[in-house]
Amino acid sequence: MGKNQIVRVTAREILDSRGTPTVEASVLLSDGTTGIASVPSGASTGRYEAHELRDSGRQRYEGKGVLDAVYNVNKLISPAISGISAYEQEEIDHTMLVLDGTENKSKLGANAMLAVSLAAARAAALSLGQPLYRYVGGSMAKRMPIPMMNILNGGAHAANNVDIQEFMIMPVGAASFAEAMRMGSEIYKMLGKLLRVRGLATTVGDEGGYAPDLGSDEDAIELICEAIQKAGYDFDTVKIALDAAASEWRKGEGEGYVLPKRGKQMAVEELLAYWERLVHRYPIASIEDGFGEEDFDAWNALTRSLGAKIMLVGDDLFVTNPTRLRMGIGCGAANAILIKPNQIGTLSETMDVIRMAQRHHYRYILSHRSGETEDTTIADLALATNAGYIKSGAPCRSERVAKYNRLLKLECCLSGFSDYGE
Ligand code: 2PG
Ligand code: MG
Repeated sequence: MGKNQIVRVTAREILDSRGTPTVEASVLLSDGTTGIASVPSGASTGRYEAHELRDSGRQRYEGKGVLDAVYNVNKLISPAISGISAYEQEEIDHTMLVLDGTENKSKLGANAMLAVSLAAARAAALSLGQPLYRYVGGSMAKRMPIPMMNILNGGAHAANNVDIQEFMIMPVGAASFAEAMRMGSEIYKMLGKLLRVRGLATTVGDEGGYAPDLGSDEDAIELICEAIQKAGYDFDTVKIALDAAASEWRKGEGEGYVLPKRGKQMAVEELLAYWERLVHRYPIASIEDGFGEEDFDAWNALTRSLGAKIMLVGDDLFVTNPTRLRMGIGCGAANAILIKPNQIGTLSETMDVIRMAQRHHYRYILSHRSGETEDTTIADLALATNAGYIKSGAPCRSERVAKYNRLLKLECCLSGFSDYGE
């Protein structure tokens, strides 16, 4: 047996940041190296995401256990990929795809497949003594991403009255990733002070951002603008990004949108005018999922109106899926794509969709999920693909900060100020 062949794969059930089970896998190679990876889980999931396998028939964990997925790794995937070289990522992923044989990975589970796919890449990198970003991206991987930090949470990620899911800050004018993180942390803390002074809640939502009840969603933007300025920054240096997650708002074909928390109805034209007004009034540089995953016409109108000015990011719209991205490219929907490896289920397919985005001049953002683990793979992938952007929640809560801390370390390594440690 060659040095780099897969000997076996094992998986186990662990907990994510919401206390919900998820899958962790270990890939053992013939040289004794073990690569380990775990997968995240969304709350506002897109309809076209690959299937996350859960033990719905069982009582434990309210039917959210992942013992079936773990079984699939140990009993089905492990024998199928044993003997393949860990350096043959496409062969590993392709073998799992064939073994699964379904359109949306519902037999093995995308959670089972992604844990193995990423653990195999980690094992390969480790056995070569390379950091993961270098193994995936080669020597041209060197662009530090701009962090998109979600400092105020709403929608499905918080029990407050705010309908927009995420209010992020982007320190676009920072001279380095470390400076961007410092700005983000200072602004986050200033926002906390402003909320306290007003007697508003400073408890946090699923992604570490504050989650107060507010008079309106626009109040959240006003507060963040104030926090940016009071922290000593201007709007050329720090921009705002929103994730509406509007697929959660859509009522049905042709019926427009209903904002679930405030119960407000909005026709497509009204919602378009709302986004235009916000972009006109505030330093907004990016809007994600401003319309729902089925609404390609509305997306096209939004892109024609604002696409030259800001990023319009498809998350539920594209679900990291080349077929969905192709549809968007074909009809002029959005100009950027959110990249979440667990929406598609293998590393190879994730890289395919990134290459498609590059070819068509769509920007791409590596992203966490609202249910996370301490796994930092997306940080390495952001650097590996020179993505330019990463979204990993607030500069608060370890499962969020783990990705940012990984990039802080990689920035030091890239600039020669520290040695690579793992
Ligand atoms: C999103 C994500 C991550 P979730 O909508 O972009 O912020 O949320 O993981 O709940 O889909
Ligand atoms: Mg989103």
